[in-house]
Formats: sequence, structure tokens, C-alpha cells
Amino acid sequence: MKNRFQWTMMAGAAALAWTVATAQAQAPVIAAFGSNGELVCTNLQPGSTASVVWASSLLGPWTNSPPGLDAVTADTNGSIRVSVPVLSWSVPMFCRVRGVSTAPAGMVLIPAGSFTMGDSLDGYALSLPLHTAQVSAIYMDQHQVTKALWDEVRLWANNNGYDLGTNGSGKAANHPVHTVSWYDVVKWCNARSEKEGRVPAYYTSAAVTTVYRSGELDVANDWVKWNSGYRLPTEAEWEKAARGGASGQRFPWGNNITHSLANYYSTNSYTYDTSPTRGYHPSFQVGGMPYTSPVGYFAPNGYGLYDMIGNVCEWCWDWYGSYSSGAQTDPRGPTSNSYRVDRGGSWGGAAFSNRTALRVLGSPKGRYWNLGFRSILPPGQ
Ligand SMILES: [Ca+2]
Repeated sequence: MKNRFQWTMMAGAAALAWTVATAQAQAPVIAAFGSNGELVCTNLQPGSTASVVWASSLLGPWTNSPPGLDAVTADTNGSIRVSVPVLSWSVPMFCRVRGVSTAPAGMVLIPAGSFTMGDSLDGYALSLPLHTAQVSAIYMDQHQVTKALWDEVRLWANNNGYDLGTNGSGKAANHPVHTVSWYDVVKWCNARSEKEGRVPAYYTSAAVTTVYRSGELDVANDWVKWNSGYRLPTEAEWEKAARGGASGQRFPWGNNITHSLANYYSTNSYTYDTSPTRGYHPSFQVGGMPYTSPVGYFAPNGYGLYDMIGNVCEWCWDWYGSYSSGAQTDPRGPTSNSYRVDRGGSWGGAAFSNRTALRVLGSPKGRYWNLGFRSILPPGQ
């Protein structure tokens, strides 16, 4: 079974209550169900998706009307608060809450929450000023998209009306795909969605009716169904995920970098590059460039994500824009520019360019052998 879940039940206004709960990955508890229909459920996995159904009889019928009750995101404390319709003071009400605790295959949950975005340790201007970003929960690919996964989706796409624009390259099936433009990877995300029967994220206009499947289109922020299908992470989503729950340090694991931690180009130019081996990673400097590594070779970060630092850089959604100091919620970058942002450094980049908060400007047309991507999937689909 793809999703492990359980039901918790409690009656409201009529004061009849019971709970069906056993020890599993999460054990939702209905903490309050008021006579006004307000329901509070706790003990869910922070950032996970819960669904609420209600009925006036334990025999049902159960309904999740009005819309939205079936996809409620638990807050950072693992709680949800929703309003269930009240039929009458004299009619008993029953509610059930289901918490979905398992991420889709190959993905991990990045819980909702705020973090400090940017890096003040060494005064790199593009990463300043520090500011607070509140980011909604997402599922993210644990690994950079491999050449094998790229090809699997590409084959489907080519047979279903897409023109991805490139074959992409990869040193081996289990290495990250690279030499893919921003346009290529955005269309690929749509193809991955449609291949799985999901509503795609990216469209050809603000009407969000025609799915983006071919050509080089500068998809705008309001041409996106942000909570549908696979898509690129925004910069904020990427950086929060990359930090793995830690803060105030250069890298997800701490402040220094070595070849035992990531696939990058080591030099003696930075005090925090403490690798005993210098130059390209000795294990992967084989067979000609690019010197990528198999995904998952190095230890994951605090969220279970691999290669957020090193291996290949990763396309993000945003047009490049200067940071401001104000707090933001789910920032998506400017409405237009000439460059999209990529993140996370690569096999050919020095320690500096592999810092968690470092931002690189890339022409969306660009195809490089140190640049790939990973996708995210908003919860509740
Ligand atoms: Ca990287």
C-alpha cells in the first residue's frame, strides 16, 4: 500500500466520541470538536496532508464538502484547525481525520515552516540581506533526476505531444542528467505529471488552460498551478530543503567541506575547504568530463536529501532578483528578468560555489554539463 494511514473518529455536538488509533507513523488525535463545527486535530506529521470527512451518522454517508477539507496541511506543530458544517443543534456530528504520512516513492517531505534565507558568514552580496521565508510543505525528489529517470519520462513525452528540445546527457544511468535547459526541465516536469495522470503545473498563459509542452516559453508566475503536479522548487523551497533543518552554517552538515562530504573541486583558497585531497574528487575524476557521481553516493542531509551540495547544480524556478529584508511567504521571485537561478554547486565548482545559500544566474536557454535539477510535488494530490 502506497500510503500508510489511519483514521481517528470523534463525535461533536452530541458528545458521543471515540477514537480509532493505533501506534503507527502518526496517530492523529481530535483534540477539540466544538458545537460551532470547529475541529482541531493534533499529533499529525508536521507539513503532512490530512483529510477530514464528516457525517451526521456513524453509518455515513461521509463527505469532505465543502472543498478543501480533503487536503489540509498540518502546521509545524502537527495540528490542523478546520470548520465543519453544522447541520443543526439537534443532529449529532461525527468527524474522521486521515493523516497521510508516507511520501511518494523517491521523495521526502519537507515540512512547512520558516527559515532564515541567505548567508551572512562571508559577506556574499547576492545572498544578502538575510530574511525570513515561510515555506509551505512540499515533497522533494531525494535524488537529482537521474539520466535513467529523465529518459523514462522523455520517451513517454516524445510519444505524447511533447518536444523537450534535447536528449539530455548523463555519464551513466544512475548519474544526474545534465546539459538540459530551464525550458527542457520545466516541460519534463509537466510530462512526468501527465505520465502519472496528474494535473500539470505549467501552462502557456495566465489562463492556465494549455499545458506547456513545446518550445522555449518564459512561463510567468501566474501561468503556474502551484499546487498541481511536479514542478521545479522555488529558490526558497530549494534553500530550506538544502539546509535540512539546520541554520546559520555554510553547508547542510556544518561549516567546512571535504571530499568525504560532496563531489566538488577542492582548492586551498578557502579556509573552510579542509579536504585532504585537492582538485576534482579523486573517486570520480575518471573517463573524461563531466566528473559527476552516482546519485546517493554521499550522506543525505537532515531531510534525507542527497547531493544538495555538489555533483551537478540544480535549476530553480525563480527569475533572479535581489533579496529584501522583509519576511516573505512562499516567495516566487520577480515577474521577469533575463536569468533564472540555479543552486547547489557542482563537481567542477570550488567550495565557495557549493555553499548552501550561493545563487547562480543562468540563461534559461543554457545547457551545461554541470547543471541538472530535481523536482518537487506539492502535497494533497
Ligand atoms: Ca549540487
